Amino acid sequence: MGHGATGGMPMGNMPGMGGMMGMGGRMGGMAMDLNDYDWDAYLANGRTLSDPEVVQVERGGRIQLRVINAAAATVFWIETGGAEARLVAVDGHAVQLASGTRFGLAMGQRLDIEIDLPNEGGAWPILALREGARERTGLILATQGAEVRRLDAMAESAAPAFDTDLAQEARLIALDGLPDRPVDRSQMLMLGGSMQPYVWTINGAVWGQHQPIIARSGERVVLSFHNMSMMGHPMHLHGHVFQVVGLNGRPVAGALRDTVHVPPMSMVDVALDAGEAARWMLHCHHMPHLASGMMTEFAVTASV
Ligand SMILES: [Cu+2]
Repeated sequence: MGHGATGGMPMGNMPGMGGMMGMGGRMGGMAMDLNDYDWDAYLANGRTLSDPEVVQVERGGRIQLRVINAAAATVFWIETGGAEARLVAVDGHAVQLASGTRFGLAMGQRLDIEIDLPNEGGAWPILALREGARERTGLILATQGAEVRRLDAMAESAAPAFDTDLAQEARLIALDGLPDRPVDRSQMLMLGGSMQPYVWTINGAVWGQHQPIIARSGERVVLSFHNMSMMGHPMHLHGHVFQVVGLNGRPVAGALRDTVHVPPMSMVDVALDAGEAARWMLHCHHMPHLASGMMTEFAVTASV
């Protein structure tokens, strides 16, 4: 999944513009910004819905779909429509089965979705809906000889915002979480920024003026991402797997991940064991946010 190649158009000319243009949502009376960039096309395996990939399937078959959000600045909902589905893993790590027909993912995140097809011939579109907007993309699962109908790349109504209340994240429970042990180090990361000027920060600093987050190899570290801005930020740490352990201050035994979506005005805590001694990038996976400065480093030194 990703964007068309011709580049995006920044929408961030005015504070809160997304909300005023009807592309955002409301949250506690404040305007939330969902999509600050528009793109010419939204692609699934390089194709739009005008000529989508058609994957031949067996009637009654079980499909495992690995969805990667490779977009620069778009959060998607994956909708399996008439086919029963279960989320079995996120970011490559197994979770307790969560059934449903709609699962979301932010930039950099992955979902493994298991789908049980009805025991009959037919075509089942698997759609990716752009959050807060009508654009969509996807591919078609079809049995041999089934009629595949063309789908409009614009849905009739806009898809909702993704996980502003962390309801999806709260459903995810790691099958094998981190072993229980005392926390050696805790660090708060304040996520900030605005549309005007278009600058996104961690702890008030852009990349280059940042203070590295430090740890020693082997330490149990808790990072608390506290989003003080009106956009969501998928926060990604290189070289590590972390477990989601807190959602708005509520302890959870959440998913193992390497990218966690932190909605506007929310807090997500993750726990990890600091790995190899190195400088690991820690950044928002919204590429224009990253480019404007929303990156720091997790500097791990050798244990003594
Ligand atoms: Cu961001």
